[in-house]
Amino acid sequence: MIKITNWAVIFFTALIFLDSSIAQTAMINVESRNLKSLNGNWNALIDPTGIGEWRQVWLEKTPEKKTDFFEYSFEGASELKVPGDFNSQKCELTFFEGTVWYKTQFDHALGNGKRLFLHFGGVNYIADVYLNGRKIGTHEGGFTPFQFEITDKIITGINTIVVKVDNHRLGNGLPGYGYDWLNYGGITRDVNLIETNKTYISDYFVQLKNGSLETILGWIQLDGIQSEQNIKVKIPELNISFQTRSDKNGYANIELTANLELWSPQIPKLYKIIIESETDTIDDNIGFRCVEVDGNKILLNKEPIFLKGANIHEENPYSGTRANSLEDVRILLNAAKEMGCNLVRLAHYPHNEYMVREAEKMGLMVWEELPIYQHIEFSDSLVPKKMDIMLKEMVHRDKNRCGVVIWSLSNETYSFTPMRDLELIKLTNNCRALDSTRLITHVINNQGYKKNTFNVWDTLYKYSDLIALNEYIGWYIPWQGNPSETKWDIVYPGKPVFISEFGGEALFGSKTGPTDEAANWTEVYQEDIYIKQVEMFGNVPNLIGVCPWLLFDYKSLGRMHPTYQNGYNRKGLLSEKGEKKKAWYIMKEYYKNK
Ligand code: GCB
Repeated sequence: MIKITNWAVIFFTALIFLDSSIAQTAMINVESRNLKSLNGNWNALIDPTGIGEWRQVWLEKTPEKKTDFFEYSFEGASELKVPGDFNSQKCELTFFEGTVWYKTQFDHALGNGKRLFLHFGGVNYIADVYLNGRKIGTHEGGFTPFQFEITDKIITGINTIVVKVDNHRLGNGLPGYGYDWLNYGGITRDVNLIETNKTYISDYFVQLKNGSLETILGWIQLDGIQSEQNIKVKIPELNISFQTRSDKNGYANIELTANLELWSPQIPKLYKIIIESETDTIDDNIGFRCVEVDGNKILLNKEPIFLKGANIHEENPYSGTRANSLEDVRILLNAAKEMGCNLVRLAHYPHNEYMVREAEKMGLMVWEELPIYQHIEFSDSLVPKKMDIMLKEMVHRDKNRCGVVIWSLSNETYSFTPMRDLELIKLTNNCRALDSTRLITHVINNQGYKKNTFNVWDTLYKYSDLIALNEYIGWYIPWQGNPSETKWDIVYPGKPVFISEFGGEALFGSKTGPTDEAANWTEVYQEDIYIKQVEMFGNVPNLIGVCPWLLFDYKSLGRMHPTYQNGYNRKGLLSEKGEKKKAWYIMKEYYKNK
């Protein structure tokens, strides 16, 4: 009897993990595919209590008898813009964390022998997707793309897509319950139909071999393979046409040498790369650079580099919305450039592809991060699985972006959380196995500052290529002595050190007041923190870069001081209107001289 029960448990558990309704890994480089955009106004039903689920709104039932009626119906429903967060589009959704049902329709005449995919750039947080009344799958995670093949599921004429979007927080979610940014929900990134041939180029990796300045090493993967194919990788500007052949699994290796102009912040050179198989062609703009750690230094193309960073959230400060367009990301990236940055830390989750591609074009190195933030339930058996999926989805999407130089796998997790070290070390190893061409780190918060000595010791640093440290001396913890005499007790003394966050809050316009009273939120208090931080930087051993928290004031529900904050984290160097606070000039000057 016991045995049967055990088998039943194993069987049903297996069913859950073999659930075919989990979304597929999305194809990369969507821009260069045969697309039909589904962006636009979608009908929306707000569902704070979950009624839509048991009313089965995706079936869109209509009254059959005179006495029938349906309370939850898209008929006459208002609209939400896609892509876009729902919180900023309707007053009643401002602080909403829950379910909104979306609906749109399309008509698509699928060519003979073609395949069709429904691709989502990002939906926060869980998306249940229905096509023509049937569930086609689910995706969890607010910041990475996913897709479904719908070749055999579409009908001639009008097709209906319904998406249940749920952004309520989960204890075993990534992030978990608590975080210091607005939980923008909705279909926040582009939605596309992508038509391909039966066999198409689903994936490729084209980057410099780890440590090399001229060997391009990579691979191509075909999907829908029926036979081996001849494949060419062309770089027209260099007159290169490299021939390779896929095996019966659709996999082909690339290895070629080229005399390349390397990508750098000064010259962000990208080459047009064309990949041609017998059944598909795709092109991309790819740059080549080499990033490595040499002792206590970080080298870019074999030269030491100082990382002049700015932390940014994926929020258009002017409109107070999730950033999800080229115009949005330019606001943020231009501001980083103006301050003299050569790196943006995309806090604390993978930002949209416009951000990553545009940063690369502008000569900004990118620090990309997973939303493994502060308190995470590492001992919940689902959490490591979710971490691993998110890691794969992030690396998968951006592995060809030379601008991305660092994978940051977590931020301020707590060393005392059960299973934390074990799971994050596993994740680090998995990341190294996926990609050997970038640096890997974990960001750790202050773990001790006594007698003007800063202690830096976390176990995760042992597995990181660089020490990434958040320290809020002057704001959350008062100065304990002369900043330039701060001492550093670092358990892994040979590693490069990056100050990934520092700063304090100030309301733009509050120019005067005592420089020693935090509670007035003055610009002078914030400026004073920056002056002292810069003094201290001169004395941090192996310092290879800094990154103020952060560029613009941004929305956060935990920041409700009615006079000074009003729902904004005020640590920006710029206000949400783009006004420069005094501390901005300190940073600008520091970067000018570095
Ligand atoms: C931190 C977090 C960041 C917060 C910031 C703050 O240490 O990493 O997400 O928003 O502090 O403003 O307190």
